[in-house]
Amino acid sequence: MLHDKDRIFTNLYGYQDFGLKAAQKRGDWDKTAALMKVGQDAIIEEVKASGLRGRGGAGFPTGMKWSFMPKAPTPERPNFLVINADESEPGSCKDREIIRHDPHKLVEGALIAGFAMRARAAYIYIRGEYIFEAKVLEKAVAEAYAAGLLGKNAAKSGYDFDVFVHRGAGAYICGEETAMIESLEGKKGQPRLKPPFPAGAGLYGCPTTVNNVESIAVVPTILRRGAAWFKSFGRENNHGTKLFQISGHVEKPCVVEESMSIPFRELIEKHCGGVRGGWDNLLAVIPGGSSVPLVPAAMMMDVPMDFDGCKEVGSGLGTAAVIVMDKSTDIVRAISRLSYFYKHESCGQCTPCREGTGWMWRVMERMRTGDAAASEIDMLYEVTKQVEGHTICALGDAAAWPIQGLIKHFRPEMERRIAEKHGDNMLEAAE
Ligand code: L3W
Ligand code: SF4
Repeated sequence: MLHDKDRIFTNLYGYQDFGLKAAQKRGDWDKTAALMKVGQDAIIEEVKASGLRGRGGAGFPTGMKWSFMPKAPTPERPNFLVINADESEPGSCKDREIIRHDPHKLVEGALIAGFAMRARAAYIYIRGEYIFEAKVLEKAVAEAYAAGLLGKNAAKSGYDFDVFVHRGAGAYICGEETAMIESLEGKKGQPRLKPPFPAGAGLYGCPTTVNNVESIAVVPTILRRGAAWFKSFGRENNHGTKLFQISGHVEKPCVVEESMSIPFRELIEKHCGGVRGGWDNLLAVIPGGSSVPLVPAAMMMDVPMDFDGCKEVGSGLGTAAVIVMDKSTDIVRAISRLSYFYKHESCGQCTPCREGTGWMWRVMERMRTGDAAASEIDMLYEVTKQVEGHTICALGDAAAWPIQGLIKHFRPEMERRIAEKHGDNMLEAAE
């Protein structure tokens, strides 16, 4: 259980001012130069020791990612840090809370992380719809420059470092790290093939690390309180505190910082006042944002909310955007709506995704209305398997997984609709 004293984001709900003075009172920018004085490699080792894993969905070890960056960049080929604030995953809204209420955690984190990976500058790519948040962030960055915390000899550390805020234009795909880099370069936001990974060839062809907002914003506190403190939360391989975003059919939806690995039921009871209509009314949960498969209620109750716990029930922690659905949910319609989202957001670059997302959505719509043939359930599953793993970026997988989860756990509901519309003989014909 996480106590108030262990919360990193002490202004998550905006009870206090987001500005520099108030942030400094909360402990941000306190002796930043001293934190940096230990040296780049020591910072990377401390972040590795903390067990921090990327908070943007993939869970890649943050310190290890930083260690891929060249140790001797040149002026012709500098290192860059790109911070992914293109938060667009349906259900995800944690980075928004950090930026609008606690932006200096991110800006200070950018300096320290940028220094550790020997980056010349950080680009914070913020989603176009976050208009207010972009203004708050720009103000925080301007305040930091005015106070000498960024720019030449940033925070009196002897290190020169710039931070730029770049606004996106509303494309979900620009949250994919290489599409983000393309977009920053002024091109159409379309993912690149990996490898090369950004650490080898990223922004302007230079070594680049792309990190999520939360991953960077927790770094100053990890250094101040120590790796062991951060590691003491959660369990093996799943450490730290984490922002959970709980939406849907709970009494009180919220964004809350909790210990990694908190059991699902405890998370919902403690912070959301339980499921609407009681636990017996729970139908299913998407534990990590729309890109991961849903999990039926009975399997979800005791799941430790972490990378391994969600994986063990066939899903993923993703961004920890927990979408709770009670028995009033039309589950086929809900997944069909997500299919539409992926069809709409596909960049169209590779055939399985461009054609497959549209095909899957159209069939899902017929599943919703019961107009599909029963034999199409297996065909739909086969098509998801043709899309999964056969595309340039993870959007193809993300479009396939929710449908696979639906078929796996709610096939009888899909069959019921078809039988209702066509009569039972449709099902018999399929058998
Ligand atoms: C160097 C290697 N670097 C991996 C780096 C790589 C990247 C990170 C993770 O997708 C997921 C996606 C969404 N040498 C490396 C290496 N890296 N091997 O590590 O890479 P990867 O490919 O596992 O994931 P990704 O492409 O970053 C992220 C899922 O997250 N997601 C939601 C995303 C939405 C948001 C949002 O709205 N904010 O984050 C939810 O599940 O589907 O699977 O940096 O370069 N050998
Ligand atoms: Fe574009 Fe989809 Fe291919 Fe990703 S998988 S590159 S979004 S077409």
